[in-house]
Amino acid sequence: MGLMHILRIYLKLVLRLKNEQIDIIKIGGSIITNKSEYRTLRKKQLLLLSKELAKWEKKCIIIHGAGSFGHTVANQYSIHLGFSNQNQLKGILQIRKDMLELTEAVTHSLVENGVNALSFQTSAIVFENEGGFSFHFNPVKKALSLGFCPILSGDVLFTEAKGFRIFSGDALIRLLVQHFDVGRVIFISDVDGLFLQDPETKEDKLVSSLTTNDFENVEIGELNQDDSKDVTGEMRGKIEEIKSILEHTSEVILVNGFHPERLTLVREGDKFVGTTIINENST
Ligand code: IP8
Repeated sequence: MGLMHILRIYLKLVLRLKNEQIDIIKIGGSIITNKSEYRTLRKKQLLLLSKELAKWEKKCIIIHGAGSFGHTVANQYSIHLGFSNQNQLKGILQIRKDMLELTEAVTHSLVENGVNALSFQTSAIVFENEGGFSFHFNPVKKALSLGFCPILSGDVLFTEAKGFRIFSGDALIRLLVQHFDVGRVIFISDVDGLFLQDPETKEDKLVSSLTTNDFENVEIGELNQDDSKDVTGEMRGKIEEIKSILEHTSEVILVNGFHPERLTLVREGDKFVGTTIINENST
């Protein structure tokens, strides 16, 4: 067998493996909910996104943010600080009820538009031990292989040390990329992408593409105007999460969900307004 032939077989194999990689799509809470009004769904935005996601050809897992269905009550009861009093249980019950409602709205909208969306409750399959996480992703993996599109979200997670904590959708993605073969992680939020300060003009500019190396070294100019209502610090926290996600994926994409047509361009592999961070070390 000639060298060229072996090379061709190898390339085919790599391509096949690449094709089997899944996408993880995070729909930010800022897109599908009005973050400043408790339990307010942005129905129209959810519908537009569902129509886009129905055309997604690659297998994917969709993670939705909590927005005003999770963060408002989490703040009120200081759920992110862990267990301190029995009254917090009321808060957790309320968050569960509200998040079930949001997950149902997301799943229903996707199903109505033709996605085989099937929801899983994060805190039922992930637990935080003293030394890390224990989890049971087999049901999600099986569902994915059968043709379902698993839907998960951030959640109130039970933990060994503090009783409970808020586990963001981004933290969940960080865990998922270590246990699924993920090609791209796409963050759909209410900002255009990553803004960096131009050293000359001192103005923040949208960066359309950068490598993980650039990403490690840049000074973050501006990502989001207001993340004060978000107990997981949606945008500020995201930078650290993205760095760690990129250790296991080839690309992270940031795109504004208020422009669903940009998502079409992402899906079709065309140039879009947004940011792509490429892992130059991935094959
Ligand atoms: O919106 C937070 O998830 P995120 C989850 O992805 C809760 O940060 C329940 C507040």
